[in-house]
Amino acid sequence: MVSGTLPNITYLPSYPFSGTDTFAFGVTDSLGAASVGTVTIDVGAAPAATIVVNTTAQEVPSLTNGNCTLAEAIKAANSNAAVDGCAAGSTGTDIISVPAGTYTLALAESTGGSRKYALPFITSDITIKGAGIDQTKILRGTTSTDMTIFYSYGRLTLQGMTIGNSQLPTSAASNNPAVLSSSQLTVVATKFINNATGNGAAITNESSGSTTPTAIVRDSVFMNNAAFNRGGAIYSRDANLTVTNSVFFNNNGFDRAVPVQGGTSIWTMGAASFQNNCFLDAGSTSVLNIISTTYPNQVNATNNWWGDSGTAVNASGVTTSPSLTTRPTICDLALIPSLNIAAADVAGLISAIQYANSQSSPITINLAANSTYIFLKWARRMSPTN
Ligand SMILES: [Ca+2]
Repeated sequence: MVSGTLPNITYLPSYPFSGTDTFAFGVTDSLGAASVGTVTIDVGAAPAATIVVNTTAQEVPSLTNGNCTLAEAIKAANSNAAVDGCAAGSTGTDIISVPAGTYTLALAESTGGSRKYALPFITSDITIKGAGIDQTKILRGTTSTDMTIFYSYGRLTLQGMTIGNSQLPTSAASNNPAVLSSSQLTVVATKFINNATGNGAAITNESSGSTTPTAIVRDSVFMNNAAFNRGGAIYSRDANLTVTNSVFFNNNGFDRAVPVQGGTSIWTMGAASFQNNCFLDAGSTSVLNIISTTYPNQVNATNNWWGDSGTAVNASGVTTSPSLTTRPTICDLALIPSLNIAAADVAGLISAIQYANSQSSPITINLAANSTYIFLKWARRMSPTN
């Protein structure tokens, strides 16, 4: 944009534009003779900083103790200034590097109404990069399972991490999705597991003003996420949503009702595109698209694998064909581990159950065919005596 008072003007490129830009500059002399020239400007990329988190600790409030927590890194990126042990952010896209480890967020950084937030809000352009799915784990504490982790009205990219809870909570009292975005969100190679709340337990993509938010999700995994209202994994309202090469397994909408309602995995009202995904929410409506006069037939859901349930988009006028006819490899990211128990191996069966109980995701236990398992001893006494 060009501003200022002639003959001195200032050119400011739109963020995040870089490249060649031009504007016309005209002059007219006192006799009315005019000439127009073109001004060409090369705009370089905005500088970017990398901020490295060096502790899994959460500090509420932040302590000046020489380390760099995830919260302090977000503050440094937002403010373009050093915060405790975190390097300063820049005016460009800042990268927050989060090494492998489990980052447990047990405390709310702030609250607003029924919403609780585990981290400072994202207000600038930030990429948060983990070491990979199940390597960098950002989890709520066991007594704070219903709390928003990332709330962004800047430009947020999440890449290479696991976000959720260590166990699927038995209830979710309010509306605190793991990721809440009202602007531009990109999610790459990230796993959402055991999140539970009112709408869109993993991701809620919803406008908070006049702009239309956009969420792009790819190469990601959504497992065991549950909404007591709409969209077990993703809720997208008055917003654009694109999901590709991702797998949805065992997500649940509408209070885990049977039959499941409210979009087992995704509830959307707005333009949406789903391509090359694996939906393993068998026997239910994986994607619920709301048709309104504002958003007529704006969903394209071709080339997806619908598990055992066939075409599982609940909406008229939506393009869903063709579906994939062979299971895409992305489905394997949600493989359920299975344990095979030998014939009559009671001790093996007990240890398999104990192992399954200790895991946060489902385990399949296969018993041997035509075999009898005889329990001769107590595995566990429920009475406090004898
Ligand atoms: Ca600190």
